[in-house]
Amino acid sequence: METIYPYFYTKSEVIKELERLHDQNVMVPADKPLFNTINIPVNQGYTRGGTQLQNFQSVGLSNFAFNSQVTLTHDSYIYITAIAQNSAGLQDVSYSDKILVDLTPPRIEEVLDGDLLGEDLDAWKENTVYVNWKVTDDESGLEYCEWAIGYQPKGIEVQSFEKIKIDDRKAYKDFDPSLLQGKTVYSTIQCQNKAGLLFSLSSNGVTIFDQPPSMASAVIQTRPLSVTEYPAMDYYQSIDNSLRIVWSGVVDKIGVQQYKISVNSNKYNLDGEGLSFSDAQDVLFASVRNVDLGQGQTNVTLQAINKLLERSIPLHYNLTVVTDKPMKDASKQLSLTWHDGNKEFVVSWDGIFTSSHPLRFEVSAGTALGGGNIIQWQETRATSITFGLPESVTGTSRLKVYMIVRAITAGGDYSDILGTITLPA
Ligand SMILES: [Ca+2]
Ligand SMILES: [Ca+2]
Repeated sequence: METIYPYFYTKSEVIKELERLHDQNVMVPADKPLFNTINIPVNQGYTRGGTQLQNFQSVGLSNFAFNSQVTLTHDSYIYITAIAQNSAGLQDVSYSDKILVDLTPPRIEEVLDGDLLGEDLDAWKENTVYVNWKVTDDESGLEYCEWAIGYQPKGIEVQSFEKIKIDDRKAYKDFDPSLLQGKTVYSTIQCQNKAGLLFSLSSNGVTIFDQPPSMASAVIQTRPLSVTEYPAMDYYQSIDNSLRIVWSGVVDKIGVQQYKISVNSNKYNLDGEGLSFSDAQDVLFASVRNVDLGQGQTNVTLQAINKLLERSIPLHYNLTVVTDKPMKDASKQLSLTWHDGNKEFVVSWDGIFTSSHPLRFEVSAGTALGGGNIIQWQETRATSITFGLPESVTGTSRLKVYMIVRAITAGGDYSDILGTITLPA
């Protein structure tokens, strides 16, 4: 009699076969059990012809059989015995080879993005996908492994499953840049053991990008540091010993590893100071303190360097340090007039204040020195202002009105000029 070659190894395979037969409408009569006999070894030994798992059962004249009810023990051997008997009662017996029961799938310890065993990278520039892996199956061994690449774990968009040489423990493949550049890809290794069980594991991904950080939407500026309560105008400051730089909008798919900041004025030079930040921050600050920037222009340059050391184009910001107060012509007086007809004041300070940078003015007027009950902190870029009396001020006869015009430099420092006018009786 021929040796039986069992068509299954594991319970799942038995069930699969049962389903296959069911799908084909193969009816198995209840009185014709399908299995012959299965024997499991005790300890390391084994016996052929044993009946620990199932006694001999008739299968009629069938040349196949299965039993999906049997409970198999992991990492043990089983044997199948078939006995054929003819109508004269003569018997012959046939034994299968030992069959290893492996109920555990392959053990994939790691799938890493990288060309070196045990190395995992999260970014590189080349249009190549590298993978290395560690996979074993101590019981039945590995039948095959295959490798897929996608845009998420378990994905196959870049490459569907392809067989790999298990013992190489690593593989690589080149792709068209359009498939990889700017994308994060994940390698998945899927292995089947000799018991037919599958397992797969994906890497944690690698971003492939060969471009430097983008400055297209980046914004840089300095805080308008001022020696007074008046902030400096944009691009100016009146504090000359420190600088507060603020920027945002630098974009890099891999992540910026470092920023380089340079500051140059006629008195101070900082060349490419490297600064690192956590990835979580959107708006970034850097302070330069206790230096002497001097007067005049200071240039700030920012560059971003990503984790693959690609360097962005520089982003520039120029500011002017103005520490002087507005120059004031002491020979000139504030021009104050009262137009009785339309009840208006006209105040003019034309030519009193000068600065080599833009000036702004703030005007207050009140019925007491330093008061503001007529107008208060009225801002203007012009050198004259017209205003009336509020309804709250009554009895204008011989009313004395105090005015203060404050000229504020672009840096924020200021000078005042005072004047008074007495209204007619
Ligand atoms: Ca196993
Ligand atoms: Ca990785």
